[in-house]
Amino acid sequence: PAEEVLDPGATAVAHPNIALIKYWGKRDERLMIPYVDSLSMTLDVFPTTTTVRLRSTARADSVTLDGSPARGEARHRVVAFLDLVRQIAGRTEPAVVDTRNRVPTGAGLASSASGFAALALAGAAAYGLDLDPTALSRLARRGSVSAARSVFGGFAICHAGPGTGVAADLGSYAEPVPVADFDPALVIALVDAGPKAVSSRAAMRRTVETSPLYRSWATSSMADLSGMRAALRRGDLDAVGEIAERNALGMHATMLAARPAVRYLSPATVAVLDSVLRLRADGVPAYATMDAGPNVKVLCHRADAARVAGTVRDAAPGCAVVTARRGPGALLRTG
Ligand code: 2P0
Repeated sequence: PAEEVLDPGATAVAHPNIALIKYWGKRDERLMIPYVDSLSMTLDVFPTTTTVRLRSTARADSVTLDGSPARGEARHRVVAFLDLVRQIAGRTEPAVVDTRNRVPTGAGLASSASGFAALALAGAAAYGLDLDPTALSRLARRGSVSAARSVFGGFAICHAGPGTGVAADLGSYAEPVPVADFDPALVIALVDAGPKAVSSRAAMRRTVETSPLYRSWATSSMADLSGMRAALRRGDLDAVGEIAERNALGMHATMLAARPAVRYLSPATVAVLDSVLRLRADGVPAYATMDAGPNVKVLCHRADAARVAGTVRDAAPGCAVVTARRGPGALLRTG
């Protein structure tokens, strides 16, 4: 038999982002429409590199995650996303997907953000879709809401948008927030890189359905967002940090009030939070944010990053500490 000519496919690289104003909760789970707007910084560490090749002779998609076949929910999400890309492109060929993460998967470090941003870009290119950045962001959102933001570098806002159905789908996408003179450090304390106890998807659903605090957090988050935009424009690290920290703590408070409670914060998390308070008491501007896991990300001036990293390391002995800065948007790799 003639040897099969393998499609060269498309390779994309994307980075995770950390939300300064958090997304938590969907008003449409099928279309992946968030309840609230969110705003993030894309990082320059932990990239995901994804190659998508078409293989018309295959019977099904093949998905490899860090060298091993993807299984269960991870595989299902990728295949469902490819189905969406094929539907938009009017194509039917199965794909061979190879994804490499340089971020611990499932540890609250937004591997789904870099993962679906890279898959959206590589998948769209492989199936011949020509999407502008807004359309690409909308597509990435269907994989994971936070992925809509990782399409862009630097700071990005994801609009929850109005309405339902098609209107909601059109109105929910991310776009860059131009912030010329703000280039802080984000010191990441990896206090536990193991998989999380409750998936963020399940935790969000439980929070929206059962937490009596959810609505008030969502309302206060809108005010946080406008304060955050103004603080970013001024390049005011203290204001950015204060707003980001209270927004994140508010999100965790809504989860703690869910029934049963969702608690991602561990004793090591709290130890790091205490060390951030001590840094501030010593006159070092440093502010913490946490996502769906025990890791803590500390926003500070670049000049203070080494001191902040040392303090955080002492607070949670044994934890890995990585210092990030603002990073690039998703890019196709050529050649
Ligand atoms: C965020 N997180 O804005 C929020 C803050 C975690 C806490 O987006 O269900 O993996 O795929 O949309 O994006 C993590 O949840 O959830 C997340 P899906 P995702 O970054």
